[in-house]
Amino acid sequence: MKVYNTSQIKNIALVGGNKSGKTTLAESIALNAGIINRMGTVEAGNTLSDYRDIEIERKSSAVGTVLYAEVNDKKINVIDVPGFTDFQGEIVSAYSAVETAVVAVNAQNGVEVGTELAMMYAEKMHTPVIFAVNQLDAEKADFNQTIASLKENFGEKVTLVQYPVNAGTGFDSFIDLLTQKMYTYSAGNGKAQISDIPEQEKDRAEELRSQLVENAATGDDELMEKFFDQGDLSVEDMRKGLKEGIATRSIYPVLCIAAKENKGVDRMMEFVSNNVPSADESQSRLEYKDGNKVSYNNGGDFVGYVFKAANEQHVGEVTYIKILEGEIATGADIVNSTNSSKERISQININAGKNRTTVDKACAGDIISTIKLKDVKLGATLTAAKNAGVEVKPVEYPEPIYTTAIRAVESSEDEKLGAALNDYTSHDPAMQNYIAREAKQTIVAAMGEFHVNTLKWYLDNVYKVKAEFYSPKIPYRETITKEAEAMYRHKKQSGGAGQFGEVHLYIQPYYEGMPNQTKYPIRGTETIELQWGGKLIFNNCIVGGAIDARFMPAILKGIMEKMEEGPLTGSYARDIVVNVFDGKMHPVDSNEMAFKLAGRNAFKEAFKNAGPKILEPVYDLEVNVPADMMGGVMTDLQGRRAIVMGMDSKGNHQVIKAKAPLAEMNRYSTSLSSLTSGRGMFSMKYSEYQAVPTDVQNALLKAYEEASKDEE
Ligand SMILES: Nc1nc2c(ncn2[C@@H]2O[C@H](COP(=O)(O)OP(=O)(O)OP(=O)(O)O)[C@@H](O)[C@H]2O)c(=O)[nH]1
Ligand SMILES: [Mg+2]
Repeated sequence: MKVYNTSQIKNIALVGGNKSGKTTLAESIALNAGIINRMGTVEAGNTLSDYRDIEIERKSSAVGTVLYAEVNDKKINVIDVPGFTDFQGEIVSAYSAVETAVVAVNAQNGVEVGTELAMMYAEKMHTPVIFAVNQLDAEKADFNQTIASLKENFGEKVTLVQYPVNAGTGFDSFIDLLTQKMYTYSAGNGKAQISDIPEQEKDRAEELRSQLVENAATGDDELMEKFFDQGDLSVEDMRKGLKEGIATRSIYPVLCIAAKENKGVDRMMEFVSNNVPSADESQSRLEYKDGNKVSYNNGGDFVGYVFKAANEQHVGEVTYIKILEGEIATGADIVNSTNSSKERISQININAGKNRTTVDKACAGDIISTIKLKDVKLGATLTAAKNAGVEVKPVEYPEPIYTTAIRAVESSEDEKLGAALNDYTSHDPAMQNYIAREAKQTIVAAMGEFHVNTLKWYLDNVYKVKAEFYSPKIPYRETITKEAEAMYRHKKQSGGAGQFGEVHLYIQPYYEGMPNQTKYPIRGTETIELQWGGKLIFNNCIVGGAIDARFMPAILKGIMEKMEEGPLTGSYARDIVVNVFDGKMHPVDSNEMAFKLAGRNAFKEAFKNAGPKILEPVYDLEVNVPADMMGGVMTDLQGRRAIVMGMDSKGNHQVIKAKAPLAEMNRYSTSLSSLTSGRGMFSMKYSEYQAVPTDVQNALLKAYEEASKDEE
């Protein structure tokens, strides 16, 4: 393959609703570009992108796949992204490597959850958008309805560049408003017959063309002036405005395709090659940590960003790189700026799904892959020695919304499972695994049940380790709501040396900025930032030597033991001020052990009288549902003790903002999906700890009592 320079390289991601036809579209792109000579199908499991066993088994994409096509002397890199919402991390990964999103929309369904997700991330990551309305050949295809739903959701930026003449069974033609021609496809060969717009379409074409002209003019003051002057734009100006409008996200052009029948795809790729920005023409989505912009300048020293890493069957670790600066040539010695290790590029590959071709050199803006790097992870920045230390700012991946605990079925395989989880999650930026210290559980945090099932499939089939999933423990906390005093005398006189220690203390609920108590004079303060969140303030208020200063650390130690295993349910306690104001010593029998026990028990006693409360983690929730499905979703949220904070309408969807306790959110993604037939989506983020309601507290106390009994 020839070496393409930066301005000849365009990068697109195929995104959009689940099963809208992205993989099929990638297949027809590859066919038209001569990369394959027969189109595979998702059903037969022989497509270029869905080549992994799990994708063949499920007939659906699970991982982003990189392909390319050479069109009009340009190289167009394509990433086929899975549409299922659980894989939304793949959208982010793809958008960090491409300049344009081609959002496939199923003409039978209009806007779907996957369409919205693709658009949401496009907005977040400033990614230009082209809509490809697909499946126009399907019996139930409804182009007008689809455009109406696109406009309702994404506004007047939605701009027709084409419209079908005969959508539905038998679809073969559309009018292109830019070229002012009709494109007609005969079955199979993917090539259009181009003819003049027929008489009966002229009025509609003219009306839609003037909308296109107007939208093309809006992004550019000079064009706008011309448009006001003349009421029209030349074809050249229109192209210029359109190109600018795409790059600045002020126009979302709509194209027409039937990917499965390879209709419209050649024209779509021609449109892409002419009108989407190359990396150096685009507002960069990536930034360096030092605030410098990525230049995509081919002249400088090499910098590359690892947007994807995969462990491929029969190949091993494959590293996918977007070139940000300079060129890279085979044999280059480079530095992994993220961990300072040295690496060598032994091979530069261009991917067409699992098929690879090697090239000697690649330029800024291009997407390549390589193998056999020693220690390079997803998100790493690779550089020429001169640029060592330059690092790309981390890309923000979605917060996991589904957690589960996991363990090996055979405990002898614990270590193997740990290694498998570390390896798997290092390739999947939207999945994390960690050990929840207090619950002593290994936790997998992911985007949903399907996502976790994918992990399970890999554990069974690739890593060959049997694992089971179970409920994660909720990290409750304990605190107090009012002040209380208590004393405890620890006295023991059995046999030899006795033990004696007496502690009086006064405890208060702690809050940020609270004034010191004035009941007892404070002679010393220790502020402890608790590892599990919150604070313990320990005040020494002893006067007249009632307790020797040397016993104070032992008293604190005793209190900390109870802070670590709260008096109510054994959960961590937080946000308490303890004032030790009196006590007694014995000239012979007092020692540290005695004061530790006295401190601990006095604290426990005071805690029980201080209006103790169990706290639970509460999350900020954002649920996005079709307006007509609000009722069921709201009822369900109420059942989960959620408090609705606000509602917004967005197109024909409603966005509910709420606060909900984590304890009630187990498997929420699954419920929401069934309540909305897969059309709802949500995100959640830790917000704060809040006291549980009385009935929940009572149930937790009872459960703890029973569990403790079992242990006795
Ligand atoms: N009638 C018709 N069916 C299509 C067209 N494109 C795709 N399909 C069918 O739609 C189904 C889904 O196609 P895929 O290409 O797997 O869709 P996808 O968007 O990649 O799906 P995910 O990766 O699971 O999100 C398959 O059964 C395809 O045969 C089309 O243009 N017309
Ligand atoms: Mg797919």
